[in-house]
Amino acid sequence: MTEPLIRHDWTLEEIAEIYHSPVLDLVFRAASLHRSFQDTAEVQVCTLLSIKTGGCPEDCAYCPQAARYHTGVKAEALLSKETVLEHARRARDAGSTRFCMGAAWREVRDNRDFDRVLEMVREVNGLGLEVCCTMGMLTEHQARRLQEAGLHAYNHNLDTSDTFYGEIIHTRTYEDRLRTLDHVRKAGVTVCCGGIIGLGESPRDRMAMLQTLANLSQHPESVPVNALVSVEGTPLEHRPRVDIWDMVRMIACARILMPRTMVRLSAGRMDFSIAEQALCFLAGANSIFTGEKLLTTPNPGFEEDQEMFRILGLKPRAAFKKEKEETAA
Ligand code: SAM
Ligand code: DTB
Ligand code: SF4
Repeated sequence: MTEPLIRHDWTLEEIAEIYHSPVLDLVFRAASLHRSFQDTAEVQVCTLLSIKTGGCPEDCAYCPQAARYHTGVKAEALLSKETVLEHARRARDAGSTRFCMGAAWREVRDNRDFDRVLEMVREVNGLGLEVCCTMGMLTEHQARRLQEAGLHAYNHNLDTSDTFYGEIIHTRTYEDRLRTLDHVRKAGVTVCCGGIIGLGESPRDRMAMLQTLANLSQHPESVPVNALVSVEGTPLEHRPRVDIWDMVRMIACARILMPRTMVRLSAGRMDFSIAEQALCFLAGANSIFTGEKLLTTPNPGFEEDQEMFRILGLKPRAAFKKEKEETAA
């Protein structure tokens, strides 16, 4: 009997065998699966907007928005609905099909700010964009309210393995993270969950994170793979730049373990050339964030990315597109 391609019972040993295989074999395997399940000519273009910047009470060691580090990011109040809509329209007109709003909160609270976010979600959804939010922990009730307002996805990253997590974040637990993901899933909102490489974790930690994601009862619809953007003033300011081959291995592994998922080449693109990014697309990445800023750090702008798409012959992917049923590679 042939092995099913969509599995939820990956062992760490199986993942290690994939992760450590010769890189060209690894990329070939990932690219073949990518071709079976996805349209490889297409890459989804997404835009991020920080709707509530800085002043966060959490202590995530990588994050420029944690109030306790001196990073030069100023704490700001929640943006107005009009400002957010203006950004969303601009993103849509520049070819983005997904709009992700980030808030530097530990958790969502049932207050007027949340009511305003619900209105933003309703209106951005009305523009025909896939709306995503990333605002920290959520209750199931809050996830339902977001779903009713038209939220398509909620981003909540595991960031790293459960064992390494405690080295990076002390103000909440891995279980807290998993609980929020469960609330999102139960409310019928799609799950966007991934991690960061370059925090000082071992390859084993990377594999363990992918194992946790792939062995969830349903694979996340979206898995962002971020390369650490080391920001001055954070405890990780001196971490060395992420090696492209680590990024390629991580993306290829994610693609092999979760063939139907959108794998997003997320933070860190400023350090990767077009040729390096092309390797990531070949390894199975099929989405990027575009626009001059991610949330608070620099990112290639629309025009630069348009030029990359022209050079590589890529097309932007439409909103709400379903993945292909598996076809012969
Ligand atoms: N506060 C919310 C939370 O933590 O879930 C939402 C915003 S938070 C900035 C979203 C994600 O951005 C984090 O989980 C982390 O994976 C990523 N991130 C934050 N700072 C980063 C950095 N310097 N480099 C790479 N990724 C980063
Ligand atoms: C994700 O995994 N990466 C994006 C999005 N989800 C919210 C955020 C990256 C943030 C990078 C640091 C910054 O710009 O503040
Ligand atoms: Fe706060 Fe999110 Fe940054 Fe952690 S990653 S400090 S929770 S904004």
